[in-house]
Amino acid sequence: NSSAEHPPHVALVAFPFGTHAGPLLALARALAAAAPATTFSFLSTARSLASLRGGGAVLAGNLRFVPLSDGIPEGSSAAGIEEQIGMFLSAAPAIVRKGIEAASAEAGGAAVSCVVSDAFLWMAGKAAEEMGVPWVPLWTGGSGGLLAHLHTDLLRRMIGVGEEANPGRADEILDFIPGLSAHRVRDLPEGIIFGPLNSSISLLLHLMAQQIPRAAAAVVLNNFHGLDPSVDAGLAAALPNPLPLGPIHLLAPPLAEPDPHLCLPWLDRHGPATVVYVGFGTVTTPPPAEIAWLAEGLKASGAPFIWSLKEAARELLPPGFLLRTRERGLVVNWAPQRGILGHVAAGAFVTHCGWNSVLEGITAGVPMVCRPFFGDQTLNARAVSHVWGIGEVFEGGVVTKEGTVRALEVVLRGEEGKRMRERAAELKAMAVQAVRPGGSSSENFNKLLKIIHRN
Ligand code: U2F
Repeated sequence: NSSAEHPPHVALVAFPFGTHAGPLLALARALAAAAPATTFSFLSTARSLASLRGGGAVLAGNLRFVPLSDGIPEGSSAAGIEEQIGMFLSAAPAIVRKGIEAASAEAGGAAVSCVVSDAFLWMAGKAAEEMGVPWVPLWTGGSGGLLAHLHTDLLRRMIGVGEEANPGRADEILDFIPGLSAHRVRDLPEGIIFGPLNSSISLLLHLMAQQIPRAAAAVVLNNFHGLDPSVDAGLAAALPNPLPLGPIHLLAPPLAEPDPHLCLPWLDRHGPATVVYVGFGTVTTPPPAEIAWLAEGLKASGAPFIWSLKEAARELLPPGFLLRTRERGLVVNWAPQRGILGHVAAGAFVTHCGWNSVLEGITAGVPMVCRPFFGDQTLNARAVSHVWGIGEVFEGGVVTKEGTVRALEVVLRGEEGKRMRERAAELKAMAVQAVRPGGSSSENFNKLLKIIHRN
């Protein structure tokens, strides 16, 4: 138990790439607000902390940022994101340990009494074990993805490894894995039975899958009880103490989203459920041909749209597209996605099915048209279409002009679209209920508070 002599000090260690640090910081802010007498140190690289600050993060007095090394040796540089991730990961065990020591030094010597980390950082679990304190990983992706990684060894035994080991099995249903019985072999994240099995991320996820069941005191999921009861059961069977306490963006008071391109006032001029929002997250830009087809499809569908598209990808749009659609379309570098989806005018969400986007779509009650690319996205997309029935996946898995027109017709104007919207509204109500006092996510948050305070 914590005592006056050893006031609790929680270190939260982020995976400093992509949007991973965001949900962990939201969790840290919620914990810091709920436990004002506890010290919280949030560890991430200087670059990641700067981007969180740039995103408007204001910290409470009991929550401080502590920089982590990025693992790039003095005098050298890492150009691409993959190289940066590789360098960070190869030094990660030492980086995490040193970061925890620095957190303790910066908190006036208060020893770290609990480590919460991104689940990717299995070495934070090792460090916690050596320190004799609890380790609580947070899985930021879809729960289906976590189940798949946890069952890597079983999947390899049952299906085999490599495309040639499982010819013709891509459409087989994964009914031997509790929680994945609506999913197919082809929906699995790469690096489990196909794709690069020995990339640094694949090896990391395999080690994570071994460390979590063995060493985690609890596992925090950005999910909520009842969203998919079979996933709940699968997680309960595979994990020590699963704590779905999301949607995390509803749990923590959200940061204000800047709207430099005035997307929200623009939406005010449109009717309910008429506008398409297109966004593919922070990591992926679709292949050039698909960007061009999507543009053609949007143009042909006649629907008003907002498209979050990185500046560098604009040149891939068909000539004259921006000019010809400027009366009914906005193409912006960065959009206030939560605000857009939450606007009454939002009618369809064309998405890569990154987990934050899926949850934001669900909590806004907006049906989705899915073009997943990697990792958990294919499983998430399958859940959208086949488990929750709140959207569809582009036919053939890729964007085409006809596919875009057809899918938008179904979602925006068809009977099935209406049913999708009704089901999405039900899920939205469940999400809101879960984070209310007494709701399942809110209760799991209280359980997490007990674990980090060891009482
Ligand atoms: C990785 O996903 P991404 O970061 O690519 O995508 P999301 O999980 O959907 O998160 C994107 C977030 O950025 C926000 C948006 C989401 O909260 O609202 N955003 C925005 O506000 N405006 C924009 O113009 C564009 C984005 C990974 F690729 C996935 O497979 C994982 O599921 C995910 C979580 O681990 O991380």
